[in-house]
Amino acid sequence: MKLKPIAQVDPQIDEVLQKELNRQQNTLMLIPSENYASSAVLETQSSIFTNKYAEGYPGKRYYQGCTLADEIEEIAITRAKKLFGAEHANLQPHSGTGANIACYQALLQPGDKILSLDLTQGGHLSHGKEGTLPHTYYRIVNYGVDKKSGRFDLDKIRKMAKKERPRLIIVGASSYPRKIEFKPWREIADEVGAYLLADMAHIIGLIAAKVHPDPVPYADVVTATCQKTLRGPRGGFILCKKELASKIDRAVFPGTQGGPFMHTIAAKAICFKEAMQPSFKEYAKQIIINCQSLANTLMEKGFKLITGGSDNHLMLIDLSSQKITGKKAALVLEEAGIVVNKNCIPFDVLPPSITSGIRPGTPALTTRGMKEDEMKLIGKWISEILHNPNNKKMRDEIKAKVEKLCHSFPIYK
Ligand code: DSN
Repeated sequence: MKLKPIAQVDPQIDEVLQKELNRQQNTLMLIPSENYASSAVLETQSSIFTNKYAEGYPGKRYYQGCTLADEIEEIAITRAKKLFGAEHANLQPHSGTGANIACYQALLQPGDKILSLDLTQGGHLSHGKEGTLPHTYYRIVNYGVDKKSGRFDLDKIRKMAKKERPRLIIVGASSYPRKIEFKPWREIADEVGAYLLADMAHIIGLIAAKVHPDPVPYADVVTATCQKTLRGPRGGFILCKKELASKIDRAVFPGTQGGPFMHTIAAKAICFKEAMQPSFKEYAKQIIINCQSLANTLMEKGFKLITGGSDNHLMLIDLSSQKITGKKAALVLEEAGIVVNKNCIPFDVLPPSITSGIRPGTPALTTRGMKEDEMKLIGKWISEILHNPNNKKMRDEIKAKVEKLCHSFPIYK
């Protein structure tokens, strides 16, 4: 099959695509939810399956012409179950948020109570923030982290669960830098008769590589995304026990979605295969080593980290004692080619549009092949820029060094 170059068909779009490729190549991507998917994943996501409608599930489709779609989805399901040791996998959710909403649809009635982590203390919008669909249909109660340690206080969470009697407890975060052990969460859920949902979107790659505790034996449902530490295509998935399989499948389709993205499911199959390779385990280990190296460098340079460090792929830097907000920090770092996101810290006094923190992470830099030496260098640059936010000359000099470093670590060889 010969594809016409985009440059010939639509030069305007092609120009933006080329610029984005250059941006990704020439900047240091430290947003912990981003990564560089392999060329096989990219190619498959733009493949011929884009054209196919396949509402339903393998062997039970509503349209003709689905034999090969069935084959792809079955391969992907088999791989997901093997990779995570799960009894059932649904790979159709278009996103992590979609996966969570489908689980609510499967397990809850409107008005049921969800106990989840507060967004401003590390949770996620889809765990029931005001203005979202879950907040409209369910009663949301939030737990937080301990003010002093920045970590989950399980005794407090247990007490809260006993008082609130939620139907569903969500464990999982988008800015929690520490390991999570799932057994005590299962115990709390059992004590109050709640389902346990583990939202593993951020750390699923670490779980696949067995460098983080495994939620699959403990949670009723595990939701995740493929594009973060798992380094696959954009999209979500759900793992669950056999007993919940048909409820979950019906909640995804037709409960909350129409036709599956078969091109993305094919790419998910590829990323599961990639994650089974020994090299992926090495990669995941190095993500954590790099994160700790960057965290230590920044702490040596006087930065305060929530919880005092990191066990996973991200850290949360508390800028409240520095003379800079999260918003300004992210802006000046970007001017030097260092891309991070501003982030609320627990008990932040600034709004989410400003914040007192940033949330750097190492999955993407690790994919490029960077190691501890590069982390120390990048930590030094971050420190210099944040300690001198009005020094444009310094930023320009660091930007040139960033580009040189990026040149030595191409994103696609
Ligand atoms: N927006 C993602 C993140 O950056 O954590 C979560 O959906």
